[in-house]
Amino acid sequence: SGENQKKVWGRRDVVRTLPSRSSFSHKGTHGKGLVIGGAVAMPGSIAMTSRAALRAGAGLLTIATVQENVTALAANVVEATYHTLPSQHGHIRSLGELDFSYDGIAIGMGMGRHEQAPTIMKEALLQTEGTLLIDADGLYALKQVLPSLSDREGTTVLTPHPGEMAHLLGITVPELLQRPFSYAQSFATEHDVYVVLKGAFTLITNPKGDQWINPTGNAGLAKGGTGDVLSGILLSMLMQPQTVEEALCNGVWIHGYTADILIEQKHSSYDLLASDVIDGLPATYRNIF
Ligand code: B4P
Ligand code: MG
Repeated sequence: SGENQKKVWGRRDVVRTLPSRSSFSHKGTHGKGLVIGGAVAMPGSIAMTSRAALRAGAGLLTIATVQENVTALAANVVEATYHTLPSQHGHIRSLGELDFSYDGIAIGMGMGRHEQAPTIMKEALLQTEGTLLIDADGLYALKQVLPSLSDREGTTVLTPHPGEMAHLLGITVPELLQRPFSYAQSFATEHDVYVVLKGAFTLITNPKGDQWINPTGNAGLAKGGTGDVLSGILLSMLMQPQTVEEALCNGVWIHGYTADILIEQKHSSYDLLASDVIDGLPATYRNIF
């Protein structure tokens, strides 16, 4: 609707709103996060989400994934702690005895689109009270349990690319791309969620329907894994002292800006890898602060 604002989120907004770390902070101050996902064939996505979350500033991080992946992941994300989930045919069977007392939870990366996934998603929706970010295969599972969204108390953030957003809406990608603003807005307001619709100009929509456009990023990000890295950055941002809108806009901006700096100074849009974006975060933070 015409009353809702549409703004470009710029560097000045980031500098104005990104919280600096107090000299007296401790790891608890910066959020205790949980990443739920991964299947035997897809261990990389949660590794990237988790490394990105830690690099982006999360204080503590736990990874809940299938038992088969824990050893390999633990060697790659040494700063995290692990929770082993029961598995079946190489994917998560259930969330078992998982404790949900975290400041932020991200679910869905590399989880697979198997028949248990909607049950797992419903459990996550109903049993978690804090901030829940849903990405990737989690969005496919969500589509099958959408009514449960209205029973959530906490903040819910969805991070679809156009393929996932179109699936959630039951329309085609070309249809979505004809009216991305209004589709994202109607979904966010109807389901009371924040929607981060990814693309060359990522669009952030809050549950009231206000929208922000992100100007950073480049075609180097059009490569597998960059969405997983974004989820990690956003999980971290959501646990810092800023509004949800600021957390999402700042995280999306930082992800794209990091890729921009990398292809100017070190890489090209051909060779950039998702993990390079994680490794580029230090330079971004040094530039912003
Ligand atoms: P999946 O196979 O599900 O891809 P994924 O695992 O989710 O990849 P990843 O997590 O790394 O990337 P994501 O897109 O989440 O789906 C791929 C399929 O979805 C495609 O085959 C296509 O059908 C459809 N699809 C995806 N994107 C589409 C688009 N833009 N238009 C039409 N159909 C699309 O995250 C990628 C990240 O990189 C985001 O943060 C995004 O904003 C950023 N990014 C990508 N390209 C960019 C660009 N040119 N400029 C700036 N930022 C860009
Ligand atoms: Mg993705």
